[in-house]
Amino acid sequence: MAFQDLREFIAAARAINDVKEIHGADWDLEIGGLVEIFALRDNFPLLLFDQIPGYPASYRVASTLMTHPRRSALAVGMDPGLSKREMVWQWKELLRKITPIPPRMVRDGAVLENVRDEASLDMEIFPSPRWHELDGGRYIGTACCVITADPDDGWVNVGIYRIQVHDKKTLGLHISPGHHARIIREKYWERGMACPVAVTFGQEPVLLLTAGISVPYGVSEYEYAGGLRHTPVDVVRGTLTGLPIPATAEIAIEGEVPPPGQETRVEGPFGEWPGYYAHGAKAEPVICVKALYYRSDPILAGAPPLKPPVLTFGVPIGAAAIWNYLEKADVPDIRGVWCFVGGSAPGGGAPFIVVSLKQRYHGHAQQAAIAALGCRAGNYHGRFIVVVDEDIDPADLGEVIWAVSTRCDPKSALTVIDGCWSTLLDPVISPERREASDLVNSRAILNACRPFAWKDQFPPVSALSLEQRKKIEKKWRSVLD
Ligand SMILES: Cc1cc2nc3c(=O)[nH]c(=O)nc-3n(C[C@H](O)[C@H](O)[C@H](O)COP(=O)(O)O)c2cc1C
Ligand SMILES: [Mn+2]
Repeated sequence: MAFQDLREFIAAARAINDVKEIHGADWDLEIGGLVEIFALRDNFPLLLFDQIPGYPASYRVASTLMTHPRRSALAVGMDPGLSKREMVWQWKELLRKITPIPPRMVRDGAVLENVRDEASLDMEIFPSPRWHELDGGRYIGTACCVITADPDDGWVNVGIYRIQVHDKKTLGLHISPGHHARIIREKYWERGMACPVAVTFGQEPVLLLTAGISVPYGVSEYEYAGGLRHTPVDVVRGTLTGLPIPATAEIAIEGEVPPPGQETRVEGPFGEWPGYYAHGAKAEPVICVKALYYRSDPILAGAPPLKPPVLTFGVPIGAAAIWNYLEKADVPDIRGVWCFVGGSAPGGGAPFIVVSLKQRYHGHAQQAAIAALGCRAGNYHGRFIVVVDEDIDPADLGEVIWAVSTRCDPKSALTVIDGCWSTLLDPVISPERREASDLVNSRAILNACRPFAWKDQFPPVSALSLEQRKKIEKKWRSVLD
């Protein structure tokens, strides 16, 4: 089932008629614009851009890789016919049952087909897009894997952090506070050293997924990816850094991130997942590239954050992590969890969470909300959490709005909690608070369940019952089909 590289994944998508090749789109806003237009359609395919003006034919860009639920299902061997709610349930089970498998070191790999040393390398040979109109530059790294190792114990971290092309040998690297590679690089800097780094820009999809989801500090995403794939990720050892690099990556670099006292460059602005440019442009650390490796006819993978409701991985994997945590916190009878804005990846920010449950006791709904807000996946960059009864599909916005509009009275249904974990990406942090690094916001719990104390006297729903629907569908098949 596991794909060996990005090409095998694209071939599998092609086999189900799920790839669209587009020739002639420009790197400057045309590729990004087309990606955004397609991603808002119902049934959009994987987009493979070729013949990009100014670049060698077959230097390609692939995007919307897993942005449709059908293709994130393909990546991990899930049934693509499942409902969105069922997919989140499956993700919950997948994440809960992972048995990590360490990567396998191999001597050679396709990524080494073309090797350029420091004297000959050039990061501008690839058609890196300028994705959104107000972006401050070209981003080669949006679906990239940034590989670093802890200097204390050698533990290897793989994370997705955006990467801008500054010039032929210099890249900009933006890592949010708390993310693992940021902690690791600071350990090198504290010792007066530059942080060794390897990055891939196009790799087998499960590794990308794992790099984007929050795996505990000290656990390697390589091992998680191996567990999800049921087979190890093959890696080659980087000759300069000693870091493990996916052997079948499309493009990879080795380099180092010098301490900010030595070098920074203005990075951004970049259109981010909340749908804004809240973070602006700032001086950020850089990667000084020392070696470049790439396959012949390389495919640059791109996953630009797009204004919601687009989800990078098709379904909110963050919702699956929240569901797992609710179970750990002993909140019974959860029937579904969904995130409407963000929530792509656990820990990546989830400003609108919906939990569906079967109410068993007084305060059950409130317990679920508080617990969901307590875990990392439900806490970082949050805003609203809505709890609904079991008959409401949390992934169906119309159903959720109906429940909110009819089952609760705002005064008693709303609880506000202050002083919670927000970020520079949060558009409602005022300029003054941003300046002062006062990055907290509040959370609203909205209990949209039928009032527990008299739920059995709550007026019955007037919609067609399941039994009646079945009867009518059977009798009137000829009219309905
Ligand atoms: C497509 C995509 C792009 C991302 N871009 C960034 C980014 O630019 N900076 C960042 O700090 N996190 C970014 N993230 C979130 C991190 O990759 C994610 O939180 C991951 O868990 C971090 O790994 P870590 O816990 O090992 O640091 C992105 C996630 C995805 C899915
Ligand atoms: Mn990590």
